[in-house]
Amino acid sequence: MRERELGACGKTRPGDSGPDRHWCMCPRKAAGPARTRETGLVSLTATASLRPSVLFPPRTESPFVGSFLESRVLCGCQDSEDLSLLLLFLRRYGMFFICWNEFILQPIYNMLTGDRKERRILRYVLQHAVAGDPQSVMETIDAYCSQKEWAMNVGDKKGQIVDAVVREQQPSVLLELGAYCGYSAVRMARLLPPSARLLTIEFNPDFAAITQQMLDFAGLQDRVTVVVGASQDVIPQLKKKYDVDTLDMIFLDHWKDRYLPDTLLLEECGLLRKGTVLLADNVIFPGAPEFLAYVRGSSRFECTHFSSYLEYSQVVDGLEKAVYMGPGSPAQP
Ligand code: 2F6
Repeated sequence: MRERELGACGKTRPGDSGPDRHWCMCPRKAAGPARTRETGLVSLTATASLRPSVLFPPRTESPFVGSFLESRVLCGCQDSEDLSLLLLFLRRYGMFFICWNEFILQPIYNMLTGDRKERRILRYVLQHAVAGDPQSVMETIDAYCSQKEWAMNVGDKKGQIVDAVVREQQPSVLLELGAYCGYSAVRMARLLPPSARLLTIEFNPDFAAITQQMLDFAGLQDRVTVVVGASQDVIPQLKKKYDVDTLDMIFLDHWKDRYLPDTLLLEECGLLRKGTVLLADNVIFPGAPEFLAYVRGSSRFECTHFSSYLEYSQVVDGLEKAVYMGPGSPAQP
């Protein structure tokens, strides 16, 4: 039997009429109000504390786009139409931008330094940031990743939106799915009171070790627990092994195709309460279409979209805030 039929926590969801419930439900309902939410930048329940500059980030040139264009100009390709086409290409085809960095630049750096990018980021922080100063750690990671090597940290533009949501919610128990190098863990943990807890789950043991060192360096180790493992294995253990009752906020930043199953798993395991805030990164790029359609189509969630740009780039991306309204409101058939 499939995991979702049984329920990993041994429970069934209210209003659940079968394992593929969300497949038949979402497209119809998502076609309604969800569209306006997606196009409108922050509609309905946008946080008052978010400044317009955060919501409408200025279109500054990324160094990567800049250097690409520069090389074209040096080649004698100065036609402005040509340049705007190139810019359009780089914005639209974000995958090209990522692939260029991941498959061309980074392997070259890896060979030259005998190390991986994530270790280079940590080393740069240890050498250039101020110990015990989370702001300095974040700025140093941002400087490295905007000037030297692109990396999938949430970045400063989307990071300011994350800050606003954390400040608004003031969570006592916060869960992060996908720590990577610890950038967002540092970012969120710095805003928590010492009594609050951040649990961050990272699949890759090397990245988990880097995250731990990043948190130690920032002086935030007492507020954060780094758990190595797969989300679907750790989530069912949160109550008993990690002494969690319910979660106040969840930051989803791991594998995009896990956003929806893990949201359902969190609900099954009784980890969501009325008002729990899910904040999902990268819902536009690389994109989490099934998750978006589901939460926007479900009356158990109240959604707000925050449009922004992919970290250190001009590629459009966004965060989705989905507030859990409780199990009393079953999704539309
Ligand atoms: N769980 C299944 C993947 C991850 C992940 C990036 C946590 C987690 N699964 C992806 N970091 N961690």
